Amino acid sequence: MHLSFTLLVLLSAFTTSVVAWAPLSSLQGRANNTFVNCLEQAGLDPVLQDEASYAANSSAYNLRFNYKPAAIVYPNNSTQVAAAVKCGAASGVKVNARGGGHSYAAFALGGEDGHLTVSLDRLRHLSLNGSTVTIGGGNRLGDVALYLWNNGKRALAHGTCPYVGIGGHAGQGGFGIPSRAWGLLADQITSIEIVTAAGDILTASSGSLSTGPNESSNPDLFWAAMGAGASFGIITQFTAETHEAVDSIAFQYAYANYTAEEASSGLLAWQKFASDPDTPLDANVGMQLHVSPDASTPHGIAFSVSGSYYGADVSKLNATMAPLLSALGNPTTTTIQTQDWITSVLYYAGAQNGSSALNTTTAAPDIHDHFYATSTFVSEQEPLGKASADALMQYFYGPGTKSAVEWFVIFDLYGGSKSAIRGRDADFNAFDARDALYSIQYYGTIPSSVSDQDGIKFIQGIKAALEQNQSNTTFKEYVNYIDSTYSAEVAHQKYYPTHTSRLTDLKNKYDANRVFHYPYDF
Ligand SMILES: Cc1cc2nc3c(=O)[nH]c(=O)nc-3n(C[C@H](O)[C@H](O)[C@H](O)COP(=O)(O)OP(=O)(O)OC[C@H]3O[C@@H](n4cnc5c(N)ncnc54)[C@H](O)[C@@H]3O)c2cc1C
Ligand SMILES: *[C@@H]1O[C@H](CO)[C@@H](O)[C@H](O)[C@H]1NC(C)=O
Ligand SMILES: *[C@@H]1O[C@H](CO)[C@@H](O)[C@H](O)[C@H]1NC(C)=O
Ligand SMILES: *[C@@H]1O[C@H](CO)[C@@H](O)[C@H](O)[C@H]1NC(C)=O
Ligand SMILES: *[C@@H]1O[C@H](CO)[C@@H](O)[C@H](O)[C@H]1NC(C)=O
Ligand SMILES: *[C@@H]1O[C@H](CO)[C@@H](O)[C@H](O)[C@H]1NC(C)=O
Ligand SMILES: *[C@@H]1O[C@H](CO)[C@@H](O)[C@H](O)[C@H]1NC(C)=O
Ligand SMILES: *[C@@H]1O[C@H](CO)[C@@H](O)[C@H](O)[C@H]1NC(C)=O
Ligand SMILES: *[C@@H]1O[C@H](CO)[C@@H](O)[C@H](O)[C@H]1NC(C)=O
Ligand SMILES: *[C@@H]1O[C@H](CO)[C@@H](O)[C@H](O)[C@H]1NC(C)=O
Ligand SMILES: *[C@@H]1O[C@H](CO)[C@@H](O)[C@H](O)[C@H]1NC(C)=O
Ligand SMILES: *[C@@H]1O[C@H](CO)[C@@H](O)[C@H](O)[C@H]1NC(C)=O
Ligand SMILES: CC(=O)N[C@H]1CO[C@H](CO)[C@@H](O)[C@@H]1O
Repeated sequence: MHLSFTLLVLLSAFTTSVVAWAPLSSLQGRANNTFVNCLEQAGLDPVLQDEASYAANSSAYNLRFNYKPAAIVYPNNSTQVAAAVKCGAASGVKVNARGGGHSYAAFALGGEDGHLTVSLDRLRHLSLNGSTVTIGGGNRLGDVALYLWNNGKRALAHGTCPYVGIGGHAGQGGFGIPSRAWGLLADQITSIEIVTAAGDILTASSGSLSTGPNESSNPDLFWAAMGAGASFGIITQFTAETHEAVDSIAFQYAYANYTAEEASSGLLAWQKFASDPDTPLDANVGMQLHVSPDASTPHGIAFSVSGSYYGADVSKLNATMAPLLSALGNPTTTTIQTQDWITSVLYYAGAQNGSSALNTTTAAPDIHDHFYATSTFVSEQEPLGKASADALMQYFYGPGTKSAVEWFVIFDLYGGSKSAIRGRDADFNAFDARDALYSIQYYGTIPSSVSDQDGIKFIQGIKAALEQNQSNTTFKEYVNYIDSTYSAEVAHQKYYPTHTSRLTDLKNKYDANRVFHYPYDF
C-alpha cells in the first residue's frame, strides 16, 4: 500500500504520466472550457494537467500530498492576480495563494483536487525607504533577510527556514528567535496590499499605526489577514517596519547524558526560568529546547537548550543563563559564538560552518519531505505539570528511541512578562495565542518502511502523552505548524479559539461565496 503510494509520488514528480492515472473531471478540454479560456484571455498562461511541467509545478513540499489543481498561474503583478481571482470566482473554481509552498498540509494547492493555485513566485520585488520595507508577496524569508542586510543592515524577526514564503508565514503569525524582542512577523507588518474575492486590489492597514495617507484602510481586513491570511485574499505586498540588525551571541548547552527523569526535571526548570516573575527574562533572549533521538548517547536521547542573545556580550549571557545552568547541571558540551546578524540568520538556516550556500533561495533547489507534524501551545496560566513532563519524557525515552520515524521536538519560547509577543493585546490581530509561554512542535519524517498511518499515530502519541496528563487544560495550537488531520471545527478550536466568530463574520463580509476556500476555511 505504502510502497505503491511512494511510487506514484515519484512518478508524478519525474514523468508526465500522472494524467493517465488521475483523470481530471470537466477541466480537461482546455480549448472548450470557460475557466481556462478566461485565464488565457487574461494572458495568464495557465499550467494545466496535460502539460509536462504540471507535475513539478504542482508538487507539494510535503510529499504525503499529491493534490491536482485545475490550473496553476504565475502572475507578474497584482492586476494579474486580480484577473486570476475573477476567473476562478466566475467559474466556481476555488482559489488559493501559494507563497513559498511550505504549508505542512499542502493548503496552497487547496487541500483537495480541482482548485486554482495562484503562485506568487514572480512577485519578488523588495524596496527599502528608511526603516520601512515593501516586500512582494512571493518573497522567501532568506531573500528578505539578505536584502535588508545588504541595504542598510536592517532586520525583521521571522522563522529560520530561508525557503519559507512570507505569504504563509506572516499571514499565519511567523515566529522567529528574535520574536521575544520584536514580535511575530505579522506583528511587524504595518500595511498590506491584498486582492479580495471580488477581484479588488485593496490596501489594508492597522487602525492604530501611522502608515501614511491611508492610515487605517480596511483595518478589519488587516486584522483578519494577520493570522488567518489564507481565508481572506491574496496578499500581494507587505509593508513592515524594520529594526537595526544587531549582533548576537548564539548559545547551545547540550545534555546528552540525561535520563528520562533528568530530562523531565530539565524541561520543568527551563519552563520556570522562562516564566519566573521574580527574575523576568530579558526580551532579547530567544530560546529553544530541542529533543531528538540520538543513538550515540547513553540513553538514546539528545536534549539541548539553545538560542541567541541579541545585542549582548558573553558575560551578560553567562550572568543571565546562570540560574538555568545551575538547575540543569553540567552540560556535556557548550557552544558560544558571537555573530553578526546575517551570520546568525545563516546559522539558523543550517549553514553552521559559515557557508554562504543558503544566502539566497535561488542558488539551490529546495528540499521536500514526507512527514507529519502537529503542535501544542503551553500557556503562562497553565504551565506544564510534572505528570505531563514525565509522560512526555517516558514516551521519548521509550517508544521514541525505538521508532523508525525520524522525529524531533522543538520548544520555542514565546512568553515571559517582557516578551514582545505577549506584550501585544490578545486581540491585536487574528493570531490567537498571546498567552502562550511556549510552542511545542512535534515533527516526524515518515520513512518508506513505516505506513503514513503508523507514522502519524507515533507523532500523535507524543502529544497525547503530554496533553492527556494535564486533562483539565485546553491546549491551543500553532496554525503555521498546521495539522493535516483536523475537521474545520477542530482546527478553529485549536487555532482561533476566541477569534473564530469574528473571523467568520469577516469571511461573510469579504468572501461570502468562499472563493478562497480550503479545508479549515471559515
Ligand atoms: C523548514 C521549515 C521551517 C520552518 N520554520 C518555521 C519557524 O521557524 N517559525 C514559524 O513560525 N514557522 C516555521 N515554519 C512553518 C511556516 O511558517 C509555514 O509552513 C508557512 O505557512 C509557510 O508559508 P509559505 O508561504 O511557504 O507556504 P504556502 O504553502 O505557500 O502557504 C501556506 C498557507 O498560506 C496561504 N498563503 C500563502 N501565501 C499567501 C498570500 N500571499 N496571501 C494569502 N495567503 C497566502 C496559502 O494559501 C496556504 O494556505 C517552517 C516550515 C518549514 C518547512
Ligand atoms: C464544448 O462544451 C459543450 C458544453 O459544455 C459541449 O456540448 C460540447 O460538446 C463541447 N465541445 C467539444 C468540442 O468538446
Ligand atoms: C511576465 O513577464 C514576463 C517578462 O516580461 C513575460 O515573459 C511573461 O509572459 C509574463 N507573465 C505573464 C503571466 O504575463
Ligand atoms: C514549472 O516547472 C518547470 C519544470 O520543472 C520549471 O522549469 C518551471 O520553472 C516551473 N515554472 C515556474 C514558473 O516555476
Ligand atoms: C502586469 O503584468 C502584465 C504581464 O506582464 C503586463 O502586461 C501589465 O502591464 C502589468 N500591469 C501593471 C499594472 O504593471
Ligand atoms: C519615503 O518615505 C518618506 C516618508 O518617510 C516619503 O516622504 C517619501 O516619499 C518616500 N519615498 C518613496 C520613494 O516612496
Ligand atoms: C491609498 O489607497 C488608495 C486606494 O486604495 C491607493 O490607490 C493608494 O495607492 C494608497 N496609497 C498608499 C500610500 O498606500
Ligand atoms: C561564559 O561561560 C562559558 C561556559 O558556559 C565559559 O566558557 C566562558 O569563559 C564564560 N565567558 C565569560 C566572558 O564569562
Ligand atoms: C557522559 O557520558 C559519557 C559516557 O556515556 C561519559 O564519558 C562522559 O563523561 C559523560 N559526561 C558528563 C558531562 O557527565
Ligand atoms: C559546510 O560547508 C560546506 C562547504 O561550503 C557545505 O557544503 C556544507 O553543506 C556546510 N555544512 C553545513 C552544515 O552547512
Ligand atoms: C551568496 O553566496 C555566494 C557564494 O556562495 C556569493 O557568490 C553570492 O554573491 C552571495 N549572494 C549574495 C546576494 O550575497
Ligand atoms: C481537574 O480538575 C478537578 C476539579 O477542579 C480536580 O479535582 C482534578 O484533580 C483535576 N485533574 C487534573 C489532572 O489536574
Ligand atoms: C505519568 C502519567 O501520568 N502518565 C499517564 C499519561 O497519560 C497516559 C494516557 O492517558 C496514561 O496511560 C499514563 O499513565
